[in-house]
Amino acid sequence: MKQINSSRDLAVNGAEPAFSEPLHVGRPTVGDRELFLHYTEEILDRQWLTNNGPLVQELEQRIAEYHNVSHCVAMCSGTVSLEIAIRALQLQGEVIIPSYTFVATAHALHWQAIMPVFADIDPQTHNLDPDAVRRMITPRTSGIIGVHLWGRPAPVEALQQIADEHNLELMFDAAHAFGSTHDGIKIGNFGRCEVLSFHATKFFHTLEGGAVLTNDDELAEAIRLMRNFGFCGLDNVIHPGTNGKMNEISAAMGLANLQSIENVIEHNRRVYHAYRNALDGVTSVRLLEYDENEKNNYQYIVLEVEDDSVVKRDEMVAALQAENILARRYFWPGCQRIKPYLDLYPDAGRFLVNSEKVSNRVMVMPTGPAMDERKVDAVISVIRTLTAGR
Ligand code: T4K
Repeated sequence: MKQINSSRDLAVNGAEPAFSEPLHVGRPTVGDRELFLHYTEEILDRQWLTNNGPLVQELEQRIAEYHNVSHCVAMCSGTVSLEIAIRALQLQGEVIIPSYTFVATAHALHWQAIMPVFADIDPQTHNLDPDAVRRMITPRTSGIIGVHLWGRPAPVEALQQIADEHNLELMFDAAHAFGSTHDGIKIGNFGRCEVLSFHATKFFHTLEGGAVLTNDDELAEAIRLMRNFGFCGLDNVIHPGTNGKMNEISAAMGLANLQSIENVIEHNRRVYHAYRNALDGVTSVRLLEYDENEKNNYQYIVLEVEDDSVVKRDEMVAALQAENILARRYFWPGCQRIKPYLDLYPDAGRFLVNSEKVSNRVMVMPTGPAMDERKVDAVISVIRTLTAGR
């Protein structure tokens, strides 16, 4: 780690980068490695590799307990979990979602010939703006998918009220929100169901994976059927379905990660506070804050580069990357500006003013096991130097 004192020390000017090894946004955490290897030996000895194996069942039970929810149905990815939940809720026609989200939220609908209709976000929270949702309702609307972006809950009560008034289904993409609470209630307990992602880049992961959480017994049953081709017993297919199953090695990784989850969250919290402290007095960027009265996983450190900053967002990301600080422009340019949605809604930007502004400002910073207070200070000193020298 190099001391950065002036802009002449920065790699953009031809010097050595500040960090010899890259700092990533999504560096995976491996919880209890011994436990993972132990489970792996067990799996190989048992010769039961997938199809609702014992470790998948144990993981489902433990994740359901962790979220105080009746059912957790584990799957092979968050995206497939979204697709199956959408199908189980019989969504059709149009479904309202934010455009400021990872593209999987939109694709899970489009893949099933349902039109994702984009509603604008609140620029402070980055979550759906309920008034904007109301404006996008048409006779073809069948549901709303709220996204708990960055793990911070969407306005669940306001969205539920809109859904009730218009007889719409409500579900949540909770890919970022493992373990988060709203008013002390764990994610998983809002809407008809909520979908988690356990991708390797998430602070809790199963290599690849995801799950649907719900308190609705019938819905859980339908989702379980659809996850396994609609099989009910050996030769009895009673429903159309797909292959959404989680395998045993993924479940082993999940169980090993659950073992140390509180330590991981505590580490993330320390890194978040280190960023917050280091940014004291820095006016060119704004840190998106977590509500400390709730449970958070602190997985994403989200900065917004202010419009009046002398160094603009893209320039700042490029300069940081040259220092081996691999900050990312999540979720740029927003779903409305990528195919196929760009062709479907060429004018969507006019209605998505806040989404466009936010996606042009956000820069997500490195977190995860490789980060510590010293590195955070060094990262922010690069931002200070960049902006002070201009
Ligand atoms: N809904 C939302 C709101 C989501 O954010 C996501 C997924 C989903 C739904 C769908 O869930 P899944 O079907 O994915 O379970 C990542 C992930 O692929 C994706 O899961 C995630 N959201 C999205 C926000 O981020 P990228 O494009 O950032 O991945 P990549 O390969 O650029 O990796 C990010 C950083 O992590 C890099 O600096 C490299 C590092 N990395 C990555 C991997 C995979 C490692 O160091 N080791 C690794 O094994 O998409």
